Amino acid sequence: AERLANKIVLITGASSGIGAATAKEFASAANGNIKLILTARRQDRLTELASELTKQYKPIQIHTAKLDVSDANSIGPFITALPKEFSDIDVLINNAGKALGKDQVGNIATDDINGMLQTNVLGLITMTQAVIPLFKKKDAGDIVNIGSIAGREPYPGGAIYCATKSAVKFFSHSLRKELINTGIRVLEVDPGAVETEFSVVRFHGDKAAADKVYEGTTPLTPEDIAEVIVFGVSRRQNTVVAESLVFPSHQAGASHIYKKQ
Ligand code: NDP
Ligand code: 8X3
Repeated sequence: AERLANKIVLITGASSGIGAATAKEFASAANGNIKLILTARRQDRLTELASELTKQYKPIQIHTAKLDVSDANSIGPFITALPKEFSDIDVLINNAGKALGKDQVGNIATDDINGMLQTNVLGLITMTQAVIPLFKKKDAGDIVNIGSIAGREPYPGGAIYCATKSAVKFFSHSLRKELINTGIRVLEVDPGAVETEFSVVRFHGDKAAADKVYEGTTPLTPEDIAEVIVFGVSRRQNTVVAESLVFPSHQAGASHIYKKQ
């Protein structure tokens, strides 16, 4: 809790799943001695989460903001316009991301391709670029990028999503090397199957198709990943939990493996 005390943590995609769970985990681990900037497109969800955490974790301070990371031009101005008491960010959690569809190359909707690339890759890169100058100025700060098993092991129907997550991996690696002479840490957390709104979003709202993904398995909960994220950030400054691959116990590779019978 001491290592997290008075930190300012910015989370993208905090309205659901891993992002929302990470907000709660930081609040709890710091006993409320923390400031959170919670962003996503669904402001109502953020307001609800903020009021829940504010009640439960005094003296926590929370700033919520509607931010669409796929709108790259809005990111720089958002960082610059943060209220003064939230402007000196210490930890950036690049969590906003999605898979859209499971169509194979040749049949992938252009909107799905753009949605994944703009959110998972361009959004993450632009957010990082906007925050890096602050971190360099104080020679400190943590960047936590949420990758995926899909960035390590591609699967049919995942060409774009897997490409975006491997882009997150190599971007994170390059950045860690660029920052080797600084006090800035780059952490990458790669989850396996976590039951969140991820599959509902992937199947464009088809709840039955989403439920089928986890049928007969015990997936991770978003809290499981939140614990790993907060663990990494709360290590001693000289410790970098550079990459964490986290599976539920039934999984040991990409969750979608196609086999010809
Ligand atoms: P959820 O769908 O539950 O949450 C995704 C979050 O991202 C939501 O808060 C959503 O908020 C936000 N988001 C989506 N698009 C945008 C956007 N354009 N701008 C800002 N925020 C956006 O899924 P998860 O919690 O599972 O996903 C979080 C991360 O974890 C993603 O990067 C995902 O790829 C990764 N991941 C998930 C796995 C899983 O099995 N669930 C496994 C491996 C990685 P809103 O809609 O309000 O904008
Ligand atoms: C989500 C994991 O395997 O469904 O990143 O693509 S998978």
